[in-house]
Amino acid sequence: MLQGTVKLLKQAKESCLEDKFRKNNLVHLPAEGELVVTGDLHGHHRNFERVKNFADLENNPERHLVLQEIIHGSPQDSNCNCPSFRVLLEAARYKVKFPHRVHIIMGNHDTACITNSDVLKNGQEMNQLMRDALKSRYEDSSKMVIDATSDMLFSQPLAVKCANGLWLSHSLPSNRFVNKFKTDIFERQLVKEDFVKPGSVYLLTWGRKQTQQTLDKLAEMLGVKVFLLGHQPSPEGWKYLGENAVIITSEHNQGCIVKLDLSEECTAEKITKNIIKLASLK
Ligand SMILES: [Mn+2]
Repeated sequence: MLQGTVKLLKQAKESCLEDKFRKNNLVHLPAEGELVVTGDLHGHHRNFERVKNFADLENNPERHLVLQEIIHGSPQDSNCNCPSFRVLLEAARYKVKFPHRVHIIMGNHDTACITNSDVLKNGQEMNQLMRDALKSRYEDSSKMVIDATSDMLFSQPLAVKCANGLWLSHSLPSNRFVNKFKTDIFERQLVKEDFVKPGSVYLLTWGRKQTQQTLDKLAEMLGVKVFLLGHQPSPEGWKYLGENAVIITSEHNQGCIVKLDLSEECTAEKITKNIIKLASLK
């Protein structure tokens, strides 16, 4: 079991790095094919199963799937720990099976795992709770699994830029930090400092509170028209962040995904018209 898990995580890391649509730390999708996007999954196993069934990549060779923030938040196990790594392992398996069509982008929970720092969710510190779940499952060898998990997460791309004007990332820098945000993170080798405040990977994945002015500035900086993001809570499953930005989440019973035609120009309105409730899927 241990060797299989470590091997899978290493293969997933290689698949992340070898994604043929990836250039440095960005995935560039062309103006053809289809795109299915999830918001944060936070260990929601049933919703991940629905996403996989719906995406059906086996039978849809032109379709891409973007996943984000898979860890932290499953129902607690019998020791009150967080077994969300199981969903990550399933996503890793899917990534290895479709290395060029499953794209897992960096979330702030991933950065917390990579830097072994705190991330609070509903008043609980999730980084430690997932490490504790790994310890109870893998006992003395858990460090190997934790290290392989961190390595795999570190290898993820930061965002997806589509030829139709759409940008996908977990979040965006906040109003306060937008002037400190450096876009060279998309083009160079990343180092651990990038993942710690005020490093730009940190700002990209942890940022909250973006005014329309900030969104417009970032759209210009990144050369895109519209943002589709996760990260911010959305009890209804989705919400407008601004006139050119939509947030979705896939972590609860109101959770959603979005399916888009990559050959059509993308707008925020088009995104909201293509929202699919996960509860409606098998
Ligand atoms: Mn997040």
